[in-house]
Amino acid sequence: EFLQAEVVFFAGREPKSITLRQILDAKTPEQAATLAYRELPIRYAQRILQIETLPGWQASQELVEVHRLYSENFKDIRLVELNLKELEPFTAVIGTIKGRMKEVIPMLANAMRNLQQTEGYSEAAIVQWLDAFFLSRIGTEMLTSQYMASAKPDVTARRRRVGVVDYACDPVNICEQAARHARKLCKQHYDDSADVEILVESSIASSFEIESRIRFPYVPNYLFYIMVELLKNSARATVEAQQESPGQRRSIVITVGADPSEVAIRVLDQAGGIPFHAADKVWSYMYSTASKAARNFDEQGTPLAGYGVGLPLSRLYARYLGGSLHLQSLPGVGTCAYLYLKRLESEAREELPTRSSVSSCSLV
Ligand code: W6P
Repeated sequence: EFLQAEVVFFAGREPKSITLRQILDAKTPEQAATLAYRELPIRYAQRILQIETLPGWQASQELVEVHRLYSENFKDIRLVELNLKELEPFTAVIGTIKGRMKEVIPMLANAMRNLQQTEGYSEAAIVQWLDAFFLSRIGTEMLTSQYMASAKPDVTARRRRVGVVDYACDPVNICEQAARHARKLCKQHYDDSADVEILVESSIASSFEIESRIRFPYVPNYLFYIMVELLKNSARATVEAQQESPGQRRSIVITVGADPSEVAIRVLDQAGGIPFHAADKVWSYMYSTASKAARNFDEQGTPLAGYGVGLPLSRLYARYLGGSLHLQSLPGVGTCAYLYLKRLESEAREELPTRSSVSSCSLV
């Protein structure tokens, strides 16, 4: 069929990894549309074929549905004419696509949990498959969001914003907001006695900081999401440790550091560390340490307790623009999370799924 041939053709092309500088430079609707029109068909086509690499995918209702949604996206973007003088039809298509993609992440995480049980796929292969899929999903979401922001500028938005990017993002401020949010979630989930102290400190006195605050171009939503996710885990473990040994102070300490090329954030807790046997499960989409009934969902749809998709997704947000996220556990003492982000927009380049992580993935 025509569509399948087009999909195979586009999937065979290389997506271009874009830098934060290019995202910031594509300010006009014409530039953002050109970027999205070039990249989206390639990326959607590769995801369609990525689903087809999974033996047994047609037996999964959710995989069939996600395959259908991506095929619709592909068809819509290929059928719309890119007329830079008349962008309404393009805007309508991007709007439709954005609406369609809302449920993709939970659908896929569920589908893969089921496939692991029925088809016996290995855990590592599933993590690799979902990491590749979701990394691409973050990139296409960035492209569509930036286009919408340029086509329909939000008059109320602050001037330092270009779409979802804030070119003077203040990481210390975001950490403080995330800390307040995490404490609120913690009190809601347990009760008022579950009070965790979260301190935020930073190295702003360095000589190369012209202003008194660290600022860098970044997507504040990503940073907030990552920080809330890390803090939810640290806070939960801290509350449980405090219940076991009342009277002992176990503050969570966030430290923000920066040099001209990187921003680094450390989240230190004193909750006893991650047991060795659970170390890999932290990054798995398959596990939740809490029972289903005990999971309490916050507004972002992520459970306070249990791992679910929050931590692996946080690591992808960090990696997406060239950063990283690592955890180190000191058994019996506590856990340190290290988040590194690129500070220069020319170095903050999209990480895209590699072909080997998608196609040669032996699943069993
Ligand atoms: C813990 C378990 C965990 C997971 C992720 C981040 C921090 C922490 N702390 O005890």
